[in-house]
Amino acid sequence: MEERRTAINWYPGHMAKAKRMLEEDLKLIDVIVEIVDARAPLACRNPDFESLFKNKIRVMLLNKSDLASPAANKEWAAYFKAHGVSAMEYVSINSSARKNAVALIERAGEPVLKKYRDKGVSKTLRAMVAGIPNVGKSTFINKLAGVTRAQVGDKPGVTRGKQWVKISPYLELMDTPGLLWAKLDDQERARHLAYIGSIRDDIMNVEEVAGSLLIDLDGLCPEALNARYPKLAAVEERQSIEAMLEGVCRSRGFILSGGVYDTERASRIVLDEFRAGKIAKVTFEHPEDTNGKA
Ligand SMILES: Nc1nc2c(ncn2[C@@H]2O[C@H](COP(=O)(O)OP(=O)(O)OP(=O)(O)O)[C@@H](O)[C@H]2O)c(=O)[nH]1
Ligand SMILES: [Mg+2]
Repeated sequence: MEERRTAINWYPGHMAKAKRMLEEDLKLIDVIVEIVDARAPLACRNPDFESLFKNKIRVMLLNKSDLASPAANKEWAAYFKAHGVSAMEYVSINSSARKNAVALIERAGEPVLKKYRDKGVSKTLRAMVAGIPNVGKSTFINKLAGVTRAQVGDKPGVTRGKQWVKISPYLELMDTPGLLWAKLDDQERARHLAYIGSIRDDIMNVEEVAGSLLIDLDGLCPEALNARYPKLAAVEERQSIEAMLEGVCRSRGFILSGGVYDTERASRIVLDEFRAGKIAKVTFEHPEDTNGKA
């Protein structure tokens, strides 16, 4: 399938600068809160974080778990815990679990706090909220703060600078810009990042991304896909991006004069509906894809 193999060119110019900025701030930081999208937890892991955050206490939130497969959420939380990473499934847009998130961060930071307590000093725990673009870092911070302090948006690259937000007298969080890395070798994971909106849509071929998404969803949740787009291609054509997009056009009446399919419009609709959780709760990656590495 040649048409699915075009490399996604995503090299983001401002991110090297943002990474240097985070590096400088690290000495102030007690705990790293890494936020990943629960639908693609492997693709979301920035390889630069290993060296950037080495020697730091880290916790992980499997965010947007409301959009992912409930069974896979459980698998992932158990997988990371088994590999020594404190991980929790999470939904940043809700406030209900905020106490659990605060407890996770405070528990992780306890060794640091204890060191200060032993010297008779009461210290505010400082955590850096880090992750790739659009995973919900700023939303997470706003919900914990109870007020909108950090800017959020349904596209990548909304946060451009760092920002401290006080959660309580004992806890401060730093919002950071989403960071990608220079070279993404794995095209399957790159597609997953495109599906979840962590790579800017204007640097991608939108039809290729939406068509690949339809093919992947057809493998994961064909019933939900058929229910949403009832005039999809015949089963034997479902490996073709063009046939899948044309099926969406038929389902929605996106047919231009002369019978031409408006596949670009179909692509944008599919991406919007998927990202809004209107098609199905799906997870693209599973612990068995990790080769045993956390
Ligand atoms: N369904 C759902 N949507 C979420 C959740 N968390 C965040 N969002 C949405 O995801 C989008 C991105 O949220 P942001 O908080 O701006 O993401 P960010 O990680 O700060 O993004 P950058 O600043 O661009 O790196 C927004 O439209 C949020 O409403 C969640 O748990 N569930
Ligand atoms: Mg942000």
